[in-house]
Amino acid sequence: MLNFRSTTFIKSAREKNERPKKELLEIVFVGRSNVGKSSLINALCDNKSLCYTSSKPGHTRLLNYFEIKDTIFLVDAPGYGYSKAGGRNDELFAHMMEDYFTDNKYLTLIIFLMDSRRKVRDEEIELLKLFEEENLPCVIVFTKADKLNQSEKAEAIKEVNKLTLNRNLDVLFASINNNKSIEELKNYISYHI
Ligand SMILES: Nc1nc2c(ncn2[C@@H]2O[C@H](COP(=O)(O)OP(=O)(O)OP(=O)(O)O)[C@@H](O)[C@H]2O)c(=O)[nH]1
Ligand SMILES: [Mg+2]
Repeated sequence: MLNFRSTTFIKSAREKNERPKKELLEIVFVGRSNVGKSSLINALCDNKSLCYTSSKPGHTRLLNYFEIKDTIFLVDAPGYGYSKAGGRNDELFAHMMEDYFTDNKYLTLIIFLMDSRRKVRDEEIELLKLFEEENLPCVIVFTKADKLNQSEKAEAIKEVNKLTLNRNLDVLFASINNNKSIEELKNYISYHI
């Protein structure tokens, strides 16, 4: 199992060329703004002050690199879709992510976070398509699972299967308020890198 507790913040970057110099592979956490990327990293690392979280969307604006000591980088990506009208921030995000996912030789696993209580957005469909085209390893994690009942979970899986017809992606549920789900995700990540 990866030693998530040894994680420290290394740096923020606007593009992957500004990544830390150390030759470690990386796992990225992607998803719409407010889906819970930063909170999930904190939960995995058992450190509430590692990533800044906020109930206001749009908090994370850069690629933030965290290092599991001498093992791998965890990358907290900015979320998309927080400016209601789309606009400049979404363009910036699209540009940043396109650069990030293109020819990234360090990228070993994408943790794609979705909030199943929200309608699937075009950006999410686009990203899943891109991952498929580029054959990038990806797992879907539904966040805030504490807010879902069993039938809502089943519905979420059905929806996501529609989106990923050509590719069977693994699907997990996680809640920062449920230790078991956090342990499961830690195990999953440890065995899939
Ligand atoms: N109930 C519940 N709330 C959660 C969970 N995870 C995150 N949240 C809440 O969701 C809000 C957004 O969390 P963040 O982790 O800041 O979201 P983010 O995806 O990093 O957002 P951006 O940085 O804006 O892209 C916060 O108010 C969190 O407390 C969860 O598992 N359950
Ligand atoms: Mg964030």
